[in-house]
Formats: sequence, structure tokens, C-alpha cells
Amino acid sequence: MEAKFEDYWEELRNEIISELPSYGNMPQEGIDWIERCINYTVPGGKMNRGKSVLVSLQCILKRELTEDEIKKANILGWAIEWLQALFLVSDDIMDASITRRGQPCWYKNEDVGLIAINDTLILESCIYKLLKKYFRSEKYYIDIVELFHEISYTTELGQLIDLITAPENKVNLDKFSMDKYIWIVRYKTAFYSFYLPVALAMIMAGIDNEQSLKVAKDILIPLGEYFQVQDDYLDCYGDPKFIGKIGTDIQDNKCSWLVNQALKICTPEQREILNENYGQNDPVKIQKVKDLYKELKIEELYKQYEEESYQRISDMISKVDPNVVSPDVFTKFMNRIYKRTK
Ligand code: GPP
Ligand code: MG
Ligand code: MG
Ligand code: MG
Repeated sequence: MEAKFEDYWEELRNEIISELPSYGNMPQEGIDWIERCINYTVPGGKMNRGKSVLVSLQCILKRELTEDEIKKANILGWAIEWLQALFLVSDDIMDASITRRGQPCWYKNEDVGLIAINDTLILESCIYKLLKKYFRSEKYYIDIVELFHEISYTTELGQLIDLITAPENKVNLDKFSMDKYIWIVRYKTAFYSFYLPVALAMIMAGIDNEQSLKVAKDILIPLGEYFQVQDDYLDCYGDPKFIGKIGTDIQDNKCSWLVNQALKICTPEQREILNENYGQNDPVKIQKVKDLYKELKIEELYKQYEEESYQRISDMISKVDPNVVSPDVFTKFMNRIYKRTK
């Protein structure tokens, strides 16, 4: 039977762990630490991003894949999950989050704290260890390494604007706008979550010319925007039991889709309510913001946005030339996230 995505985890973890003693007999407690850290932070997500590399490759090549191709696509998928792990570990510190994937955030473990910062750097190095181990002799090796570097950079730029638009204890609603919002979510989420898996599959398949990559980007970036709007919605309205995390956007003063919608339609009096209650870690104030969202029917606006996005993106997909990129790549991705509740 064909190995599933999850089945590769053990091999990749062992790859990382078994090499550690070669670093001058690294003290065992360090090896145990890294094993515990990667077990805690890398597997256990929805793994949508990771699994998409193989699915995309299958749509693109439209033939039976070799065992080697399946393995390589899945390892690239795991490299994305590794990237996601280091982003989430550091994002949770920066967002002062509490839980992730149904357990305390990594840094929240009593003996971890800010050691988690170094752990994110180790997690990042693991990506390049794995790429080197499995892809070094491929002619596209340098292309995937550069892609991981470039997409990491775009994500970090997005995270920067996300953070400086949301200074602690300094609410300034004038800093928010829908244009800025779109920029932030493209950079912090869409590139690494949507463009990266498909671009990796395209590189593996040898269709990595500028034109094809642009066709993919033009659909995957809007799809990633839609995904982050969902994330913002779930931050407020999702069930922590389902989404595995407790929302923090209101108290974190985030330039979220919800607050931007509220700002577009509120009266000066309602804006004052936001001004007084947004961006403060006080349950009463958080509730006042949620009450205002209710009054402004933000949830209904979200449902409209969800339908409209589905239509708009489906339309874009229907115009893709199948000789350039198979439209299935995008339809599969889209159907996996439409109306998601986690
Ligand atoms: C999602 O933001 C974006 C990321 C997780 C990228 C972080 C990038 C770094 C360079 C650290 P979010 O804070 O809304 O995600 P979540 O809701 O999952 O905390
Ligand atoms: Mg966060
Ligand atoms: Mg964040
Ligand atoms: Mg969020």
C-alpha cells in the first residue's frame, strides 16, 4: 500500500535526531530537547499545506507517479510543515497566545519560555538539513532552497507589518485600512500557505517558467487572502475546541478583517466604543467589542464575503488555460478550505 503523508514523519525525525551525536557528542539532554520540541511543534496540525505538494504534483503530471516522486513530494510537504512550525512557535510568542493545536503553545511550557526563540532557529535549520539530504543531487535543488528562503522572507515582512500595525497599549484605529489588511495577509499567510506548496510541485514537475508560476500566483494569493479572512473570523467566532487555539486578535490590537469591516460602516459613536475597548486585555472590553460586532452584523458580512470569494475565485480558476497549469490544482485547494470551521 502506498505510504501516507504521515508515514514519512518518523524517518524525517530520525534523520534529524540521529545526526546530532556527530556534533562532538552533543550532550544527551540537548538531543532529547530537540526531539521533544520537534515532536511537539511539527506534526499535529491539519497538514493541508504539507499534503498539497503531492496532490498538486499529481494534478500537474496526470500520470502514475513513481515511488521516488511520491516520497520527494511528501518530504517537500514536511519541509513546509517544518516551516509552519517555526512560524507558529514564534508567532505565538509575539501574539501572546495561550494554546495551539489543542495544547499549550510551546513557549508556554514551564521549562521552555524564551528558549523557544532558539528552538525556532533550530527548526529552521532542520528544513535545510532535510532539503540537502534528500534533494542535493537534483538539478532543481538550488531552486527549492531559494524558494524556501524567498517565501520565508515575504512571510517575515508580512509579520512585521502585522506587528507594527498593532502596537501594544497604543490603539490608533487610523492605522488600519482594508488596503493595508490585504497587504499584510498576502505576505504573512498567502505566500507560504498557498503559493509555496504548488510552486514546489511545479518545480519538481519542471514547469517552473515565469508564466506558469504567475498563473499559479494570481489565483493562490487571492485564495490565501480568503483563508486568512477565515482565520480572522474564527479567531472571534470559532470554537477553541475545533480550532485548537484561543483567539487573541481583539486584545492584541490586530488589523483584523473584522475590525476593518466594522470601521467601514460604524457611526462616530460606535467608532468611539472601538477606540475605548479595542486592543486591551480585559474581558469586559473584549466583550464590548464583540457586542459592537454583533450590532454591526459583522458575521453576516463575513458570510457574504465567503460566498462572494468562492464565486470570484471559481471564476478565476475557470479561466486558467489547462495547458499552462491544470485547474484541478486550484479547485482541490479551494474545496479543502471553503466554509472551514477549523
Ligand atoms: C498568521 O497569523 C500568520 C503566521 C502564523 C505567520 C507568522 C510569521 C512569522 C514570520 C512568525 P495569525 O497570528 O493570525 O495566526 P494564528 O491565528 O494561527 O495565531
Ligand atoms: Mg497568532
Ligand atoms: Mg500573528
Ligand atoms: Mg489568527
